[in-house]
Amino acid sequence: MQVVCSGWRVVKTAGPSCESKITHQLVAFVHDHQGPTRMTARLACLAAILTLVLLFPAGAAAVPPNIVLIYADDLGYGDVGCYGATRVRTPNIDRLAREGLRLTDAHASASTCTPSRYALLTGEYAWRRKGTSVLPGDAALIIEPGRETLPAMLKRAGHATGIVGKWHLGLGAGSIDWNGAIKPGPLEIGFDESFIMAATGDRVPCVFIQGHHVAGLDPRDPIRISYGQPIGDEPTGAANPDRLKVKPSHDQTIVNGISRIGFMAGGKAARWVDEDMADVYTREAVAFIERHAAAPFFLEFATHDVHVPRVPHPRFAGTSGCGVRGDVIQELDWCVGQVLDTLDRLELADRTLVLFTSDNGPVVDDGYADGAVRDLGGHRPAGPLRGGKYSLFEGGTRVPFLVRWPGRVRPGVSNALVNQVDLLASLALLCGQTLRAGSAPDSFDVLPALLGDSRTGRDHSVHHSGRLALREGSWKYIPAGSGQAVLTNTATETGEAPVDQLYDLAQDLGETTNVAAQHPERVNAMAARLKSIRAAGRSRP
Ligand SMILES: [Ca+2]
Repeated sequence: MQVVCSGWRVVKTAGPSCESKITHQLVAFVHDHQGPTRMTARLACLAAILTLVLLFPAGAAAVPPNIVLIYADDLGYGDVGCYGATRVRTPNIDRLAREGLRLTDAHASASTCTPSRYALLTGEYAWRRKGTSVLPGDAALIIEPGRETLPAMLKRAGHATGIVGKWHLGLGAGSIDWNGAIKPGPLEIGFDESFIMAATGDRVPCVFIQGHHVAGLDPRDPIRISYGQPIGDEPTGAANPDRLKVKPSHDQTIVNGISRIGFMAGGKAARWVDEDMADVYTREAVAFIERHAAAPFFLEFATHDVHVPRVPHPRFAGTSGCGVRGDVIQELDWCVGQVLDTLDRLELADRTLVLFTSDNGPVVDDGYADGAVRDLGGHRPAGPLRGGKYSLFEGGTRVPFLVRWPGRVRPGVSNALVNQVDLLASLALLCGQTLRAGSAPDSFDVLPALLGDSRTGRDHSVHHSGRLALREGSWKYIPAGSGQAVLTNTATETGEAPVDQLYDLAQDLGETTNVAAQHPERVNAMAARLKSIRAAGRSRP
């Protein structure tokens, strides 16, 4: 919003100091401009401006910025330079940290893809809803059309909304005809435009979906998908290991030399080429920004990197010196750089809030024998944290989280506790929107923490990795359970133990010393609070 009066212009900027800044400017103006007639006009102008100031919600930006959310996949706390990585080079992600705010205690809402993405878009912890764990590629949409979502809210705020990349929240209402209109999907829950993969790179169908249709599909070669019985006559990894460029444990239909989870037949012209995926998504993300450069926009750029299968473009293969996982981190960094370069080229950087984070912690061996474990070479994907993807330990959900908005977000480092489930309420406040009644039950307003105005975020946060754990201040409580302590396939420490666990992360970030026995009252209080958060059906104040 720009307020223009008699050749004098106030640009109302975001932030708590906005009102005082405008008042200061007005007082200075009145001092500088004498004369009764002009003064009358100026005072009328001043009254109008103050009315606008009072009408606009506290914390809201007068001109809501463009928002670009870069949502990496399986990127760990220690995977990028600005969080301590030394072997992998991430100059573009590090640039975001240098020019913006680096959060050190920010969390994905779960330790796996689907529940994190569900919470991000709905403002509701996924564990409150059945059917929100990791989905097969032919699952139905798990976010009901019509409910409040991050893109629906931003659309009301006037943003053009788009998603490029990984979806993994289901599509359709039951059985999907991949050869017809595939809906409901992103377009029915608030996005104006979408260019997605249905689930993950390791799951069928191995095609891109643009809007409601598979991109590049030849109708004479229809797609069929099965997560049960084999279909079609194409080779599988199980029967044809000699035909694979990456050796499997996921061993069903082979697409582009890589065997997948699930069976796929047809759609050959539409199938993706894994080596080109980062380029394709980045091209689509850049094109979305270019199309909407003149108006506010929201882009969720949900990268495939660094999920498996890790098949970088040849220009990144072998560049990191620490294996294919390092190579795809550097490919991810290139994608980020392309987005930042586009914002610079279109002179949008100062009007764009860039958020960079990951949907869960890291995993090294996740279903393909791609040499990632062998080649790590001292790189620590979770940095100082214990556990990773699939874990209740901090490595499961504590992820890189960077916020850049030049001139508005104060650069620095913050240990404020925030959860990705908070983006809906926080960005609603930023954009002057009211959430629909009863919606976003777990989304807190942490906008001051995201903008760098405050070092205080949430007072507590629920961790989700199948079971739940609770953060309260620096304390971490993991209830006793009977699950596996270590997942044999991925070598992940899950955080499961037959006894209650309590850690003081201020003293013991790596969760090495269980102090539950020394603090029985705290354990009981946190157990009761976790129970009550679960029972209440909501946690937002
Ligand atoms: Ca993930």
